[in-house]
Amino acid sequence: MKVASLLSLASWVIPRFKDEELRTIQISQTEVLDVTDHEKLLLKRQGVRFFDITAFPSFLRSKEGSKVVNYSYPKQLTNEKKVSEILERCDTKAMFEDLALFTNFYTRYYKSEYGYESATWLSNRLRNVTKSLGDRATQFHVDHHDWKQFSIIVRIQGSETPENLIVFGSHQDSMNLIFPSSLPAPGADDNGSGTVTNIEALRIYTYYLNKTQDWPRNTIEFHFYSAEEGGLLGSLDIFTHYAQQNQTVVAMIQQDMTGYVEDSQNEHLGLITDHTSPLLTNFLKRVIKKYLNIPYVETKCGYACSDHSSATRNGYPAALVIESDFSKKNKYIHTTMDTLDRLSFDHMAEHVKLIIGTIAELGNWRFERLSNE
Ligand SMILES: *[C@@H]1O[C@H](CO)[C@@H](O)[C@H](O)[C@H]1NC(C)=O
Ligand SMILES: *[C@@H]1O[C@H](CO)[C@@H](O)[C@H](O)[C@H]1NC(C)=O
Ligand SMILES: *[C@@H]1O[C@H](CO)[C@@H](O)[C@H](O)[C@H]1NC(C)=O
Ligand SMILES: *[C@@H]1O[C@H](CO)[C@@H](O)[C@H](O)[C@H]1NC(C)=O
Ligand SMILES: CC(=O)N[C@H]1CO[C@H](CO)[C@@H](O)[C@@H]1O
Ligand SMILES: [Zn+2]
Repeated sequence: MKVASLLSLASWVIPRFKDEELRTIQISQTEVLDVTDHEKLLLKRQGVRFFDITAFPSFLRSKEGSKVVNYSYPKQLTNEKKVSEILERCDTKAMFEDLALFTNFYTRYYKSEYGYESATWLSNRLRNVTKSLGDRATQFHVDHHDWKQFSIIVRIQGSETPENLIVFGSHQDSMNLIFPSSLPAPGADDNGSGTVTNIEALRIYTYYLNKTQDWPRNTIEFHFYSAEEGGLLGSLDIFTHYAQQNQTVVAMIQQDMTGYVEDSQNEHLGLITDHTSPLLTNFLKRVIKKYLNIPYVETKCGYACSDHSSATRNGYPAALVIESDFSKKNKYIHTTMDTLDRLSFDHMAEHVKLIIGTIAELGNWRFERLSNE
């Protein structure tokens, strides 16, 4: 089997030491492996995606995860006015500046000191962005036990049904897969672009809220996960905790790689159809058709491919829209060449429209839980 032979190669290159700490990773709905950190890296270089479930031994008893709960989403989209009012402020220059600062960190590898510094910068940036909302926007740091880079949650509390959480996620870390601890990883597209897309959506939504005081009935959260590259560690911590606390996540939408366009004659978004919620994904199709200037193609990215998987793993409906068909995505990710000049900020602005369209349609939506069909 492919993974097994990769692993025997790994232990041939760097043998396991006695007493070396092993991590438990899950690479499919049925397969769990115990590997060293070096083997983890080797699998990642080969494109194997996984959850690192070392901190969650209970996952071993239910490898498939919880069954995803379904909710109804709007069939008719009716908020054009609101969407265009919010989007008026969308500014590709602001996104460029944010990304220039964010990719300035040598790396955002979650185990490095730089990864902590980049999280601190991001936290300050988010405080500035939401300042005009005062304490109607709250920020939480989620400290993870095993590594320094914290995750960040920004919450805008719903006015009527605050228990319903609509989550927009992205991961803040980056990683150079050759030597993560020593080589630079600007991580502009992977996945700085997703972070900056969420910052910009939050910035213009804040402006709108401050101006209109049109508070959503449901709670809106923006999440900036640490340690995605380590096996979805940050998001897994957060969603597993949410599930333990019986929190209700009615929709989770992940932004991850939003800025690369291979062929400008055929610009499109990639709507991920595997390991995502079909109902939420169908709703996003309607949002794209109504509010965006480019079409989508349906595409797949495999098991545990980004942080939305941590939501689905815990029974929450989640979706992922990436920059393009999965086969046409940025070839420079995980290298020193994942840089700003290779990205399109107009393309990122299309992702911002997706977020704002979703907020406008779901912010005041009365969610109904659907029973088993
Ligand atoms: C936040 O705002 C303060 C005051 O305007 C500014 O000095 C600081 O550089 C800003 N920080 C970030 C990270 O945007
Ligand atoms: C927020 O709204 C208040 C009152 O309308 C206004 O004075 C203030 O400038 C706004 N703040 C920002 C940052 O837009
Ligand atoms: C969550 O719900 C379960 C089942 O209803 C209950 O046993 C548990 O105590 C709840 N946990 C919290 C933190 O409210
Ligand atoms: C939610 O819907 C999907 C298909 O749309 C279905 O496979 C799944 O069983 C439903 N989940 C529940 C909890 O009913
Ligand atoms: C969906 C996607 O391509 N996301 C990228 C962001 O980070 C993950 C973690 O390494 C990459 O695997 C993905 O390629
Ligand atoms: Zn990556």
